[in-house]
Amino acid sequence: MATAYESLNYMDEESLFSEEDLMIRNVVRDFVTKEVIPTLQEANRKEEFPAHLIPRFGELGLLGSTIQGYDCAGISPISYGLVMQELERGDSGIRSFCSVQGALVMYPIFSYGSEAQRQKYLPKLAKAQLIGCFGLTEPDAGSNPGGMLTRAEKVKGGYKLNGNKMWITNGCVSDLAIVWARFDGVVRGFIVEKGTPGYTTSTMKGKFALRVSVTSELHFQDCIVPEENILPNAQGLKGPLGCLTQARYGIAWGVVGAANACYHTALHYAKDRVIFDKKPLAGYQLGQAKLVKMVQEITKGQLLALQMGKLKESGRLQPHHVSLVKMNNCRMALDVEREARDMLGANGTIDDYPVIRHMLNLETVNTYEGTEDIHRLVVGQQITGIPAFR
Ligand code: TGC
Ligand code: FAD
Repeated sequence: MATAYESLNYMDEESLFSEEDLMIRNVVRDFVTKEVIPTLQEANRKEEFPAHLIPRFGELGLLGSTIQGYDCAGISPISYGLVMQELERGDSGIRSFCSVQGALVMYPIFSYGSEAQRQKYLPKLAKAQLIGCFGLTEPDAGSNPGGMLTRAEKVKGGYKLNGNKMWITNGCVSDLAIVWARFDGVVRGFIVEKGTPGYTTSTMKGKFALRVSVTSELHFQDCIVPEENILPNAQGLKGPLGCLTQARYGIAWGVVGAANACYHTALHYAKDRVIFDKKPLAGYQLGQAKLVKMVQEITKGQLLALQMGKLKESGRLQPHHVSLVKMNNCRMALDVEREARDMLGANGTIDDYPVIRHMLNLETVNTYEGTEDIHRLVVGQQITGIPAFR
């Protein structure tokens, strides 16, 4: 029974969370068990986002939930991490929806926007009355967003955008896009509303991973964005990269939830599945070794995420810390999920069990928000002082 789910608590990690953290986590855990998980098999088969959940994200305060004011929940970074973990226990695409809206759309409006922009957009984004997306990646600029070709030029009353963005989560279903473009050689952010002349979107189909998440291209052809829609306080690449740090923080927590879901499935499967007419898989040394490795790695990932949360709460978190945990925890989750898939044998290849879906999702999660290589290079630069990107 899905309601019997309990996350791994091998080192009594739960004693390190506050009562409020656990209360918030339990509300989201219940939501994911009762309302999210039952929709996923069909949504994944159809390559569709379960749109009926969107108003529930707003009602439960899951969007932009660490922001204070503007009808946002104002929860702590550690509570937020646990929320991401529960959502990703359901599916990485569900966590993606909420983390894009919060970290990549609401965060830049909150941090770089004018007060008028905050008042106009944040309360509606928090309640899911508006959906947003984040356009940074381009066909020829993924890991190197500084190579973007999208341009803005000044025209009477605003800015004219030309260019294309690719691989954009929620692009086609969004009411507004945060779009990054070069203006006078400097990267700037623009709020582009759906329906603006010259702005079109197209859906990208055929993904074998993150199938419940909508992925799109954004096209700008002489698209005029009004003067009041430029983000006044973001100048340079550090604007979008600052948003990525927020989103990577959520991912580094979230993937622990996906790994937990796979461990949980593998443990129960191994206890039931009798091998060679003798005893359950869990009674063989090889079976136990695989389960123990999962416990070992998930526990380390959980503790790393928690320490990252503590650094954030005390204002000491740096982007290179987040890179280390995003890189470690995505790799950990991918390895755990592949091992779990193996333990389920043929059943590990069908969607009656969540494992193959999580495993394929993690291929994407390990790539987006900075590939594993990029995070390795960020940490490499931090410890040596020598950038090796170019
Ligand atoms: P570099 O010269 O290192 O930095 C330029 C300026 O930015 C500052 N900075 C950061 N600031 C905040 N947070 C960070 N993480 C930062 N990283 C760098 C830096 O201090 C500098 O500031 P200043 O004041 O000196 O101007 O820039 P670079 O061009 O060498 O690039 C560095 C690199 C490769 C690490 C960066 O480009 C990078 O992170 N690339 C990966 C791109 C990426 O992650 N894209 C993600 C797109 S969004 C997405 O995938 C959403 S998935 C959504 C979902 O969940 O569905
Ligand atoms: P590339 O940059 O072409 O990388 C290809 C390979 O080269 C990788 O193995 C990489 O690690 C390696 N590599 C790159 N640079 C170096 C280097 N310097 N040294 C050594 N190796 C290197 N983007 C957005 O802006 N908004 C979104 O909402 C969004 N959502 C996404 C949703 C999905 C489902 C996916 C798959 C992607 C999404 N992305 C989004 C894009 C994502 O961030 C990029 O795909 C990612 O940053 C990698 O870029 P790339 O695909 O162009 O790969």
